[in-house]
Amino acid sequence: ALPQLLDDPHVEERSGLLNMTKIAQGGRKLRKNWGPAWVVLTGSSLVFYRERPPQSASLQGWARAGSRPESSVDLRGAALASGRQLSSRRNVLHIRTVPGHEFLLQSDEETELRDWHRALRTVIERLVRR
Ligand code: I3S
Repeated sequence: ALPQLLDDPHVEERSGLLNMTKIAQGGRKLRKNWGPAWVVLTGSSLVFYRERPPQSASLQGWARAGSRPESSVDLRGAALASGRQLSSRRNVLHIRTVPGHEFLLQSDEETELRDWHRALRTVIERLVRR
């Protein structure tokens, strides 16, 4: 259901609630605005929703009800790094996409962020080889 929901031919690799802020858009620096986001990693992109999907309802029903992604970025060629130097928060990841969109992902759970780091690295490396 999820690939259809995302209108994306790739499978969902991982999803979860993270704290997120954009820090640049098209190479232009933005003021931080941390907030929770439901983040979905597919085989080629990272998709941000304002809310997590309801666990009872079907995902397709949720999509029909008009829950659209707030934003999404193409991970092809993206750079992934620790965000340690960019935030006072702990467990921060920094992602920069080819068009110069940059954002930070953060979780209070160290293992959660480490798992996201690994999943993102796997997807980004796989895209390089395609
Ligand atoms: O990198 P910065 O500018 O120190 O980031 C902090 C600020 O964006 C701050 O907002 P204001 O400058 O509008 O008050 C945020 O509230 C902080 O969360 C930002 O720092 P952290 O270390 O949380 O990423």
